[in-house]
Amino acid sequence: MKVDPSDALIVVDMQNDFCPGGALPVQKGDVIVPGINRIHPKFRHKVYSRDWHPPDHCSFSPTPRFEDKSWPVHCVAGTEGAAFHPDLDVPEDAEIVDKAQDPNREAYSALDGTGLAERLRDRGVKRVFVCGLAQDVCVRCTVIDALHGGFQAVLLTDLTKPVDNPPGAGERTLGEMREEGAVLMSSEALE
Ligand code: VGL
Ligand code: ZN
Repeated sequence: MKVDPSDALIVVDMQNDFCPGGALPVQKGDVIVPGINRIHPKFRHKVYSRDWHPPDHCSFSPTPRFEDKSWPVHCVAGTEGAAFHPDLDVPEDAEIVDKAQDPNREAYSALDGTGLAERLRDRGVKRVFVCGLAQDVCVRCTVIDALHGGFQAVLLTDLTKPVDNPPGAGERTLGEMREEGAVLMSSEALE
């Protein structure tokens, strides 16, 4: 598939806390970093989102259960855990989008409460290519939100990994995204 000037790349939450050793690690979450670095030069518009919580965010629990969307403390704004993975290239012309900053409200999608959809539309973006972490949480919501916002959405299946708690959640969300109208493809097929 050929990348067009009206396409945008959205790299979701490639942060230390979602990688092995972090507070809410995604298995092998870090292995997708080189692939993301390899493809971003193909895109004119690039967005890198960060989960960017206050210390008292409503999703934090001392006894997190994951499947009910309660989580360990993670991605507290300004901390090392919230920093991008050290090997991730963040190009100078990329837009960094911080999300889920309201202590009383969860926001998984990079388009939720950030104004990103409007800015992409203003820049003439028609289609978004989404990758990053986690496939079954913030990537899923970003893809579905983009579709509902009138964008075409492509999930780069080799450049995302699921939390997968409970097991099977990752696989299930692939089907959901496809049903919503997303195209699923490998970054290796990008021209
Ligand atoms: C995420 C769980 C909690 C994500 C964010 O980025 O996928 N997952 N907050
Ligand atoms: Zn979060």
